[in-house]
Amino acid sequence: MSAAPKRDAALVLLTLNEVQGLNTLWDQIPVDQFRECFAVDGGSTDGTVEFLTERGIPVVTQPIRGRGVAFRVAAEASSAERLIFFSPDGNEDPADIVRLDDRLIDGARIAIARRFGPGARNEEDGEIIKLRARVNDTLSRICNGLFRTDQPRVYDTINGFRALRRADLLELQTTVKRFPIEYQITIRSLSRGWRIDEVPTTEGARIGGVRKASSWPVGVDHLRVLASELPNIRWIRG
Ligand SMILES: Nc1nc2c(ncn2[C@@H]2O[C@H](COP(=O)(O)OP(=O)(O)OP(=O)(O)O)[C@@H](O)[C@H]2O)c(=O)[nH]1
Ligand SMILES: [Mg+2]
Repeated sequence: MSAAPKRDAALVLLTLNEVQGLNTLWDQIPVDQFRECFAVDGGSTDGTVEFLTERGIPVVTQPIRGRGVAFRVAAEASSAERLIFFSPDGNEDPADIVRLDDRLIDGARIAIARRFGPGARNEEDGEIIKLRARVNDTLSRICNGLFRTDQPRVYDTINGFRALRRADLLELQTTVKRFPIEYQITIRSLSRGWRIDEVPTTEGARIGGVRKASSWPVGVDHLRVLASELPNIRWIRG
């Protein structure tokens, strides 16, 4: 029996000290289904690079730290048509990786794993105080209100678990260096009228290591991105 053809896509692992997550999730990550799989690493010192290298996964080390930089480094390093970004810290379900790629194959320009809306769960569901979820939801509502053209509502405009074509990522000419890269990508895609598909997901808990996205500075960074993208508002653009 011949093996199934590989997807003409690159699975990109985004890592900064995530060896514990990698250890737990490794067998569930569908590396073999993709023509390319590589990691973009922000400078890990916990054995992440060694873990990946031992398993034959090329690791591209970023010249400058930051998730935004990592997205652009991935686009430059790859030759695949489509890029699926996966962060192996426990928040993201590896089973969604092929679902996201399937949405691109179906014609979506961007595919996002959404933690909000029907059939989805985020880390704070079941908790009494849902501060993070509220902030995320508010950022998404503002984003839809200001930049959406005639697309359906996007529930999770900031989630990093997403896929898009490499050429589209390059075309968007993103500039954000740190976390709100995803927000900038969504804003610029919405304002271009691109089809954005969302796949409902269940957000897991971080497996080990520490959070790199401290809530307040990252929240402020999102507002900065929002402000800098205001010229893309539909009634200003005309
Ligand atoms: N390549 C790269 N990856 C990064 C960088 N900063 C963070 N990451 C990865 O991006 C993912 C998301 O960062 P997190 O710290 O988990 O942010 P978060 O999901 O808001 O926080 P938790 O809820 O604690 O998981 C993780 O897999 C990080 O390792 C970076 O500068 N470069
Ligand atoms: Mg995380």
